[in-house]
Amino acid sequence: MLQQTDWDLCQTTALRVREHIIRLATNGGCFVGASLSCVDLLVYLYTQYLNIHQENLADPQRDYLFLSKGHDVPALYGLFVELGWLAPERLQNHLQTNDDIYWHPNRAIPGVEFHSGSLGHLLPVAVGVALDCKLRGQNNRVLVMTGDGELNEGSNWEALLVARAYRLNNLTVIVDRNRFQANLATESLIPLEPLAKKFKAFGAVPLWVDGHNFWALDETFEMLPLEKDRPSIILAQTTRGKGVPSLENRADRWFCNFTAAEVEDLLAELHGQHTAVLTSAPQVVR
Ligand SMILES: Cc1ncc(C[n+]2csc(CCOP(=O)(O)OP(=O)(O)O)c2C)c(N)n1
Repeated sequence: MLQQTDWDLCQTTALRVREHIIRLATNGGCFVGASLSCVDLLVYLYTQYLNIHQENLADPQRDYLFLSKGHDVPALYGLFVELGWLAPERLQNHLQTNDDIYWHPNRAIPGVEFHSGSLGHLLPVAVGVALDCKLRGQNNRVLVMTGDGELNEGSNWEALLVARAYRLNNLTVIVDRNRFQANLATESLIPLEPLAKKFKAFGAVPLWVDGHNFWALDETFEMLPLEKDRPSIILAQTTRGKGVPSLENRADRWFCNFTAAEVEDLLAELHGQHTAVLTSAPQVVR
């Protein structure tokens, strides 16, 4: 059960991860809006829930978390820095040719479970890993985080059919339901609702949670698996750009390449000092 000291740790870690994301969004930029939306989920999972530590990364019986929405890697690498898994100076190598720190996860970085970036691939991978764990009689947990727009990929739904057929109750899918995909509102492109019903129809057990509330996340994840013999789906209600009001719920601030002055301004806004004034043109990426 989450204690106040755990909540404090989550809160300070999340703030620092958000700082890393904003700092990475210059000199070529990164997927800022999307990364900010899943910070609290990742921080809670890695600091409070998952049995994944630097010391047990080679142990097949540890837990697994597959980041299928690979463009959120600034959040993952920022968190790895805070966990002490990645040297902070390596973030300065972002997009340089001398390192593997890049727009998408690379398994060369300890802690990254699998390469991602091409959407719709890591739920199928996670299903395979969860099946393998089950066949070996292991009790570890396999989690995968997808975007909501990413659910347009049919591979996710095929994988769910397999997960149900093999009764993979050790598998949990977390959907970062920030209601945007790239530079559009998700429901305006290919509507997903009623999303929970769709997951139910595929034999999985969905549950909605506030993806920014550590208390609610703890209550929810402690309930897993939600049902015997079925995969669990955590539908995390999140906010694109969370933590920086001038970036929140902005379709056009998904991928950002800020000037150095804007970065400083946004960091001040993150700390509640004022509202940043953004002069760089919004980036529209399809
Ligand atoms: C197979 C594939 N098709 C298209 C893309 C381009 N792409 C990258 S992210 C993205 C939108 C993803 O939306 P969502 O899953 O909702 O994530 P978020 O809005 O949080 O960024 C798209 C279309 C891709 N990376 N892979």
